[in-house]
This record gives sequence, C-alpha cells and structure tokens, in this order.
Amino acid sequence: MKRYSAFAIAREAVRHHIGWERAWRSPEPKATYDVVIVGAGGHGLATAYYLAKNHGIRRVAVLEKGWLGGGNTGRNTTIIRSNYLQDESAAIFEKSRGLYETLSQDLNYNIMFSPRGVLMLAQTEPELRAWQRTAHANRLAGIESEMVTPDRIKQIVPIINVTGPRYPVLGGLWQARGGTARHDAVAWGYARAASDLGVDIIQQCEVTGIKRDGAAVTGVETTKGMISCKKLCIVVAGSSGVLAEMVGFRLPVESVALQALVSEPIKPCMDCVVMANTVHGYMSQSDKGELVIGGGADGFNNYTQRGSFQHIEETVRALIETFPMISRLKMLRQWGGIVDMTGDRSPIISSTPVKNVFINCGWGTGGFKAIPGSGWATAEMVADGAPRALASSFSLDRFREGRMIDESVAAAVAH
Ligand code: FAD
Ligand code: PYC
Repeated sequence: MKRYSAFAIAREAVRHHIGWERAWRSPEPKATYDVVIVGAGGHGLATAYYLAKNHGIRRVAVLEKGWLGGGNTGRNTTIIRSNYLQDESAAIFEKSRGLYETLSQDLNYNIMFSPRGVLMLAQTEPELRAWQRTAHANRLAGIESEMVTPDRIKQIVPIINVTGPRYPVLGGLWQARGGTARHDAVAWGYARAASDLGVDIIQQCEVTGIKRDGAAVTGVETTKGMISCKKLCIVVAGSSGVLAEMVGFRLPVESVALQALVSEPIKPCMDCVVMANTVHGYMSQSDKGELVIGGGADGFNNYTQRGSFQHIEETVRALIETFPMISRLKMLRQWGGIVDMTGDRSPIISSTPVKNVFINCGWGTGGFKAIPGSGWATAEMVADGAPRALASSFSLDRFREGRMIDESVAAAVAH
C-alpha cells in the first residue's frame, strides 16, 4: 500500500490523480481462515487490524452482509469521551480515547480526530450529584475531567441558556480532551490498514449459519458459500441476538433504534459537544456547519434502521429551552441505527458456551468512542483464547454471577 503523505498529494496533483490505489482489496473468500470476524463495523475492523498488527495473526477474514461501516459505525454522532464511572469502563474507554489521539498517524489515514471538549450538563440536583460523583471517580482513575459552574459553561458555549425556567443549568462535567472524529474515516482507516496487513474484507457476504463439530466451531455458512475457520468472533451490534441464536446461546441484549438528525449548515456557533441528558438531547457542530443532534433511544425493541417524525419533535423540543437559537433552524435529514443494549449498559467482550466462538457486543448507544480500545482488547482475547485485563470484567458470566458494571448514568443517553 502506498503511504498517504503531503508528497503523495503533490505528486498526484501534477499527474491528474492517476496514481491513487483502491483503499482496500476486495478478494473472493478463501476456503479457510484462522479467524473469521462477522461484522465490518468499527469494532470488527479494529479487531482484525490489531490481530494482524499486535499478534501477527493475518489469515483473518471480516465478513460483512452490507458495506463496511454501514451499520452503527456510520450512523453515530461521533462523540468520544472516557468519563465513565466504574474502574473497568474507565480503563477501556480511556485506552480507547488515548488510541484515538494518534490513530490518524497509526493508520496513515486522517480520521479527523477533533479533541474539542465534551460537556455534560447537570439540569437537576440528582444529576449534579451524579456528575460530581463521576468527577471524583475519574480523578481516582487518572482520567482528566472536572466539574464546571454555570458561568464557566456560558464561557465555553456562549449560545447556551443557563437560566431556563424548567431546567436551569446547575453545572456540568467537562472533559476537555474528549471530542469527535469522522466516523466513516475510522472504519475506512481500519479497513485500509487491516487489508494492507493481509486481512480479507469481504462485503455483501452475510453469515447465515454456524457450523460446529460437537462443542467447537468449524466454520460459517454465508451467502458466498461455506468458509471454515479455527476461531470465530461475532461483532454485529444490533444483530448480536440473531447471531447468538445461530450459534445456539441466548444473549442478555435488547435491540433498539437510536436516532439522530442534522440541521441545515450555519456559521460556526459552538466548538464543543454538549449533552443534556435530563431533557434527552445532545448537540455538536460538524465541519460542514450542520448541527448534529441526537436524543434518547426508541422506547420499544425493533430492527428498523430509520428515523421517525415523533423523534424529531421530541428531541428538538427538549433542546430549545437550553438552546433557544435552534428554534428557527431547518432540519435536513435524520436516520437511525440498531443499538445492542445490556441491562447494566456495559459491553460484552467474552468467550461463549461454544469453544472458539467469541463475542463483542452490548456497546449500546456508546460504542463509537470505544472502537480502538475494544478492537485492541478483543484481538487479545481472540489471540490468547481468553481476555486480558482490559476486557476480563466484561464477560458474559457477569450476568449469571450478578457482577454488573452499572453505567446507566455515564451512558448518558436516555433508554
Ligand atoms: P456496527 O457498526 O453496527 O457493525 C456491525 C456490522 O455487522 C454491520 O455493518 C452489519 O451489517 C454487520 N452484520 C450484521 N449481521 C451480519 C451477518 N449476519 N453477516 C455479516 N455481517 C453482519 N457511540 C458513541 O460512542 N458516541 C456517539 O456519539 C454515538 N452516537 C450514536 C448515535 C446513533 C444515532 C447511533 C445509532 C449510535 C451511536 N453510538 C455512539 C453507538 C455506536 O455507533 C455503536 O456502539 C458502534 O458504532 C457499534 O459499532 P460496531 O462495529 O459494534 O457495530
Ligand atoms: O456515548 O457519548 C455517548 C453518546 C452520545 C450520543 C450517543 N452516544
């Protein structure tokens, strides 16, 4: 793979751009692989990349039923932060945030990481106490975050109304090193780098069945034929329950649509991310000038990846008291993704009842920020056959043993 560089841009500029290569190969599937990963979202692609890069395991295929990055990875609102409450979560999300800081250099692909700061508003007394608790926990875990006053919030986000009649802003949790990245670029960057290391990414290839020999996996049935493998890793977010059923076990996961929308583009008016969880809305401004807006998850389980009028109305109405200037904006488009929610709002990175089948799911409304750390930890698990420190608490066993990792507040999106 030719490296992207300032020199490459200059070279191609003077020769009519004839030298650019396809970013990743599109091979036909081989008959057998050491590892098959189902799902070419960010988590599946990052797992493949770190398997090849960190563990030297390169006979890997990533099978994707649609197009890579077309699931939640290309549908999210790109917020990156690590201000979670529990130590286990803080560790993996902070690892991830740290990897994001240098991911463009590592992948040789501009993922447009923008550490613009993430502000989580407290608009009720209980919420204020919850964020104060998180700020203390973050300090103990070595994560930079701080409580800020309404006056400081007004300085950070001048367009905000901190004196609303129903939900005045009482304070906020500010993570200055949080931010955003271009979500498609994260998928494309991992795909290109993994492909360069020998990983086969096979799109339009749906897994329709799992082959077992007694207690162990032997391969997968797909729309492109049977593919054998020694190890199988399922990374399919909202479709996790469907794949688990194919393997023969049940997951404690519900699939729910989470929606978002963008406004018409306007001049720069806010340069950080603001989340207002009491009223169920959050907002940032894209490089194009659109306000990227999201709300709570749909109140019923479904597999429909699309938006609804009711959601636009609920979310925009919720945010208007805090951001009066959005009342006159036109909304351009909306969409939905199917998120995989666990009861404690923490992910599952685990072996399964079937030998050599591993699963990574349950990131729910908050897995974009986790892609690098999750891929890193899942690759360790698949390579060794068991998770290392970063992922060991996130096993399926925790639901049987009652060892919940409660992140219902830090998840920060109403469920
Ligand atoms: P996906 O990207 O969904 O990838 C799974 C892939 O598996 C899909 O491409 C799918 O086609 C494929 N697949 C499914 N079944 C099969 C099969 N049988 N065979 C082959 N392939 C299959 N997180 C944040 O951290 N910050 C945010 O701001 C944020 N905002 C969000 C806003 C919205 C509207 C949504 C929907 C989500 C948001 N999230 C956010 C959550 C985040 O997007 C997800 O947690 C994350 O993208 C999950 O990535 P993934 O790789 O696990 O799944
Ligand atoms: O996890 O920060 C988050 C988030 C914001 C919007 C959706 N998820």
